[in-house]
Amino acid sequence: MEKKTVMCVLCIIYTTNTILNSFELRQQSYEIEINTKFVPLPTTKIVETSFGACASSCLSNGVCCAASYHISSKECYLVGTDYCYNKTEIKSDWKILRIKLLQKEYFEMKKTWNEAKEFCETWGGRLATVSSISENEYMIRRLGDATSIWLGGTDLKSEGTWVWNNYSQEETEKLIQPTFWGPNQPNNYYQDQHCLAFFKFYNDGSVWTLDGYAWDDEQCHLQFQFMCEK
Ligand SMILES: [Ca+2]
Repeated sequence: MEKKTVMCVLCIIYTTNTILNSFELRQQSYEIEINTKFVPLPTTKIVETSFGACASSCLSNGVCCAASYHISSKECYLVGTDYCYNKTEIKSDWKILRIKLLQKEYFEMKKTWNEAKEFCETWGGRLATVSSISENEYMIRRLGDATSIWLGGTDLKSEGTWVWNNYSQEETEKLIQPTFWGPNQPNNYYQDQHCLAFFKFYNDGSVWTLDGYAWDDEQCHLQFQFMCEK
């Protein structure tokens, strides 16, 4: 019995390490809290055998940002990206894995890429970055009817090498991966497109078009709306 308990502890440590590794690949951070539960709903309710299994379900789900697990009933609630900024409330017997996404803020005023970058820094953050398909889709859902919205990517230093600018204090530039370029982008039109934006493509019926937002390289001096994060 004692041995079984030790094995179980090792199992939890192993599971937690696996979660940590998965999470680092997504370039975000996470934390585990006891006795808290995400509100409000909606969430997806499933039954899992352990907190580790519940957390893994969240990490393998493209739009999950938090997993709440009730220790005695084994209920596992997966919270979608649209609700990940909501506050938690104290409840007993709950354990939560919270994936900490950066707060994104969409600004409707128009600025050049450099002006937008400076504005975001004054605001206490930086021009927004994207690290996953679910994050890309989450950001697109928050855009209005703007045609173009600046993001924090640029290839100003080396043509064709796209990096997130001012990524962090430890790493000022970070190679952009994955990418979500629109049709025929980046095309470096006029050999003068070195700043990254969401662009609202429209479907004109040709093969290489899509209907909706995707990434585009644009001329940095143009004035667009923009998105910051912190
Ligand atoms: Ca372009």
